[in-house]
Amino acid sequence: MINIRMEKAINEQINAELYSGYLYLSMSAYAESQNMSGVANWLRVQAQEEQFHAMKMFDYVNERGGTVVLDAIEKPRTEWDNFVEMFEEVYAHEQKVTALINNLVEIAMEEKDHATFNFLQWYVEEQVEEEANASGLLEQLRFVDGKGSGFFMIDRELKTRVFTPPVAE
Ligand code: OFO
Repeated sequence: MINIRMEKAINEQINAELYSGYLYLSMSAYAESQNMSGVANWLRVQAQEEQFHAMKMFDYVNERGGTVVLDAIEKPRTEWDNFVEMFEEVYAHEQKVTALINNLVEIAMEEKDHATFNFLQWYVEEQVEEEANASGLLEQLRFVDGKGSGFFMIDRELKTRVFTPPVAE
């Protein structure tokens, strides 16, 4: 059974993952309003990934005999100056989430909760990918200065992203 401290920390992370999804969905809505349907699609898929991250923790807490307690999700920002600035925020946000995951790992170690420590390794790896995706896209957008035909080509490319739920582990 999961202990109270670990349960509370994972519940907070469930909220953080849902907020990530909400933030990216808000960015997606903004991109749609600017007729950047590829960027909007990429962010919408990202929001689905965040929902998956939250639900994987949701299931884990239940599996360990804990209780999931959902809290209010903070209102996300709704407007950005430009897409470079938006993706700077995506990258900074993912770095923040990595720090949150690392903190959860430290709690699991302190609590000698080996099962949760193992469970969290999936997120540790996932964050490597999340940061790489965000910084890669940010670099591309900076390269074309977030505008012009280069940006339209990136937008077209981002239209092809589809959500593929990771295989159950
Ligand atoms: Fe859940 O990884 Fe992004 O935030």
